[in-house]
Amino acid sequence: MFRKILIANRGEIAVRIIRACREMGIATVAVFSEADAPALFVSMADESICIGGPRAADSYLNMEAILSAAIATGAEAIHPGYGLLSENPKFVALCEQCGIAFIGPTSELIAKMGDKDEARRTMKAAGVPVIPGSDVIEDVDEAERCAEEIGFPVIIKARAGGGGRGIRIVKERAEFRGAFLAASSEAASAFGDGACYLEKYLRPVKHIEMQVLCDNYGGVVCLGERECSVQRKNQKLIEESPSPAISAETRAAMTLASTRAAKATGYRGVGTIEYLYTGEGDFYFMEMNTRLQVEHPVTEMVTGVDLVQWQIRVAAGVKLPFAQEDIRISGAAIECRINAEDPGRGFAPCCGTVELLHIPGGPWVRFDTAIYQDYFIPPFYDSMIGKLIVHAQNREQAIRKMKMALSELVIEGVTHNADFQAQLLDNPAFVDGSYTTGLLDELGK
Ligand code: MV4
Repeated sequence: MFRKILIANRGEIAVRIIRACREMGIATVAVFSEADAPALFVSMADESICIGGPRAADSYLNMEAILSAAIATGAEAIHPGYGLLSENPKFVALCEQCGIAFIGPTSELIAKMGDKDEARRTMKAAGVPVIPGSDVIEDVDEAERCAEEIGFPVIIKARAGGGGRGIRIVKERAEFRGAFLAASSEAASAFGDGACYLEKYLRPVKHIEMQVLCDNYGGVVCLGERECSVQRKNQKLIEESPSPAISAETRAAMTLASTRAAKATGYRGVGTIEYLYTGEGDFYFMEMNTRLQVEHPVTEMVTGVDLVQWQIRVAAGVKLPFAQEDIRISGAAIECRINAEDPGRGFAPCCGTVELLHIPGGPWVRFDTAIYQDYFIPPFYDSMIGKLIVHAQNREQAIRKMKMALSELVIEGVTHNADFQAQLLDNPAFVDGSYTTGLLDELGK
């Protein structure tokens, strides 16, 4: 087992990883930017090294500085958290070259799933349902013919895109050529790769993702699904497990498909397979995320599995001591992301000082955060300041518990979205589980 791990991230996920390491008796190294000197994760780590200026590009994305810190402190492994370098194959390769374990999949796997066209083809070969569409098409005339065959509306996706970047929806043929050429050139400038493919545009859809955990010996377990359809501009707001919309049969089919996907890719570590769900048991592969997700606590609450600790154990070569038949999804969990933003001003990000903080508690109420009383929330990073997660026997009680916890949360001095979240929980489409990814659009938010 590793003796010392460097956390190449910041904020709440750095705190989360440090806690997991502490429980395992593993020493921790935090790397931080000048703006994060006062941050909680810096004081919680056993050692900490300032690696650069406030901008992520000068610090948290500075691969050489991070690896130098790992070498200088004798860290045997690096945990990337999510975002930042967590799905950067070059960084993983650099770790491997320096003899430092990367807590995650291999650089080949990350690259393979990062190529959305190759990911689609891999899943199709593994028998996972994929959205009707095409492989990469370079020629606009051929693309137009293919779009006709698929049938409008179609969606154009960049091979190197993902998470909402590099996509264009085309409702009718007249718009297609311009949209295809624009999508290709945008992808070329944004990702250095202009290759695009087409899919039938499915609507309305739910975003349902399956959590998998795999060891180095072929062990694969699926830890259930998370419904993440409440999103604003491709940023998730509320996540829950189990999904209120799928039957036990559909859950079994998605579990089988996800297990097949993990085995077909030779996956290692934690991974999330994202699906679009169109109802009546129909689900289609969308993307595979090769990192720990922001919303992982939802799965931890319904399965009792500590995903961060198992990431570390698997990276250290431990064999999973449990199999699929040992996994039980019990009760219901909901996560509300708490963002320093103003719903009354177009969700504009707000920084500021936490003048008064009261964190809700009680049975099965969890608040993953890195803020503390008198902390100044810097303007340089993501606006998420915490995740409120609850667990209860069933969904109705989980909704009630979440509303109680949201009303108990106090963060004075910083404008945040807790009240907006409580309103969403009261929305009839959320309450009856019929909500889709269009919910916020329908609310004009
Ligand atoms: C789609 C789709 C409908 N049909 N693909 C958005 C981000 C990226 N993950 C892909 N996305 C979508 N792809 C087809 N063929 C609808 C979306 C989509 C979406 C998907 C999941 C969660 C939120 C979303 C918000 C808008 C669009």
